[in-house]
Amino acid sequence: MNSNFEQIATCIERGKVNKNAPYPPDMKGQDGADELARAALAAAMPAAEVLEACMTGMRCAGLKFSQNKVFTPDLLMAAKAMKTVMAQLKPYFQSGAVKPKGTFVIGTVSGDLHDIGKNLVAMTVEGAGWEVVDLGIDIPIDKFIAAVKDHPGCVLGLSALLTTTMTGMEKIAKVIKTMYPSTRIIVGGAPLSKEYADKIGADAYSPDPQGAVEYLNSLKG
Ligand code: B1M
Repeated sequence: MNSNFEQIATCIERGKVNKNAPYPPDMKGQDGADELARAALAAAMPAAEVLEACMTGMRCAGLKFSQNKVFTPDLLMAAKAMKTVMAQLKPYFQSGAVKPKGTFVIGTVSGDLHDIGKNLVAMTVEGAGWEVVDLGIDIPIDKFIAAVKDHPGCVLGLSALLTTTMTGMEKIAKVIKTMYPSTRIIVGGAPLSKEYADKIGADAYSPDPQGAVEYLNSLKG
């Protein structure tokens, strides 16, 4: 691994967006993910390698988040740094030079307005090299069906934070599995559990973003 790679990975993991960013305090004044990725691409580092460096950083951040070594604001900053680099990599994705691992459609189910956790999952999965289609909050079943139809082969992610709205997942899982039987469904959110996921016919449950990434990547293996 070269030092460019490591520096980009470190900036993503620590949430160092750019040189002017005051966070994290111990990296104040240093180049951030933005400058380092720009310089790396200008020096002909392959876009796929820049992406790999970002994914390494996000993986470390996600892992530490699962282990309660870092917290929501840290993961949000890591995702922000990642987003800055993703904007630079977008032309390479569009040209086909970098291929996403697959498409992940995610939304918070109908009646539920909580999106902080769902956004963290979406950003971490994007950071792991997946194309993410974020439908947003309070998503009715028809929108989930339409999104699965529009993105053949996608994996569907459902988030809920209320005991009253999580029950809506059962119908979504049932309808999607009937209409598009090969679609994999992963569910998550504070009131969810593996037992509940099994009961409603979802393929997986994850308590955190990193678990969602691990499940998605396992499908590619
Ligand atoms: Co609400 N709320 N809220 N709320 N809220 C909870 C969830 C609650 C537990 C608070 C409480 O009473 N102690 C409670 C639910 C009780 C229950 O159902 N058992 C509750 C309630 C009752 C309500 C209202 C009904 C309150 C009211 O109006 N009377 C109302 C409902 C509105 C609605 O949705 N229709 C309401 C409203 C709100 C706000 C709008 C004010 C705000 C949401 C803002 C927003 O999201 N943009 C809010 C908030 C912030 C919370 C708490 C305080 C924090 C939720 C949060 O963001 N956590 C919450 C209490 C608490 O959790 N301490 C509470 C941080 C986030 C990082 O964690 O979302 O769990 P979380 O996501 C995690 C994992 O769950 C997982 O990964 C994330 C990162 O680790 N995960 C997935 C999530 N989705 C996943 C999907 C996956 C995999 C993993 O795969 C697809």
